[in-house]
Amino acid sequence: MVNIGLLGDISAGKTSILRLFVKYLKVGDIEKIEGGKKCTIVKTDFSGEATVPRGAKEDSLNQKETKTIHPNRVVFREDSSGKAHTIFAPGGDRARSVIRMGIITISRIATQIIAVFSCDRPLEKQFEFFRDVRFFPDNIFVCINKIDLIEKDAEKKVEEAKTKITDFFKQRKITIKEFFITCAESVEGFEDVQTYNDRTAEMILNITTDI
Ligand SMILES: Nc1nc2c(ncn2[C@@H]2O[C@H](COP(=O)(O)OP(=O)(O)OP(=O)(O)O)[C@@H](O)[C@H]2O)c(=O)[nH]1
Ligand SMILES: [Mg+2]
Repeated sequence: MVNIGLLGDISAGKTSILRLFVKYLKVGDIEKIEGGKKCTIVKTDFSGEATVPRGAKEDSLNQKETKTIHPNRVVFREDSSGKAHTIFAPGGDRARSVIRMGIITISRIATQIIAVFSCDRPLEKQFEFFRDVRFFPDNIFVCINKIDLIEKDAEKKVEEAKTKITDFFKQRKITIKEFFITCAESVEGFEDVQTYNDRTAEMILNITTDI
């Protein structure tokens, strides 16, 4: 049994990653990806998602429609072994105490952490989120999400981001086990959408089932 915690600054895409994973399990795409195997959803809980009023200032950056107040949760089972795993995705708006409580709880109970970063915002601001999380394992996974939003020199920019993220966690004596580059949305007009959607599902499956 693995408890995965998806942690990251507001709007990095934690809930979208979880929803995409659920979709892959529901339609059976999970068997087709690399390392894929048949899995079944046991339970999903997205009831902690709240609607953001249109034009609300805090989310004017991407006009998103919902934000996570209470952690999202998905429990699934590997059909072959019968093992069940849980993935938690608390909200990223740590200025709100109820959301902050979710972050603290999940950072304590998760056996594996995925630190989620978004390509469409400066990393420095996103590091602030992690500076605030006190309980962290020595080894974590890192997800660089929204790869579709890098307009040019994607490879170079991803490498730069990896270096900065590695340095940041190194200062905190945390090592990165693996980087995953993902796109968690079905973005129209993004040529490699299938590949990077698959990567998102592969990331979760690898982490839960390889251990
Ligand atoms: N273009 C693009 N948009 C994405 C991607 N992943 C998520 N989004 C969008 O980013 C916004 C925020 O996504 P969420 O999944 O709600 O982010 P979150 O990290 O759960 O946000 P909080 O829980 O409020 O901290 C939404 O509008 C998503 O549609 C991606 O890979 N590419
Ligand atoms: Mg969320």
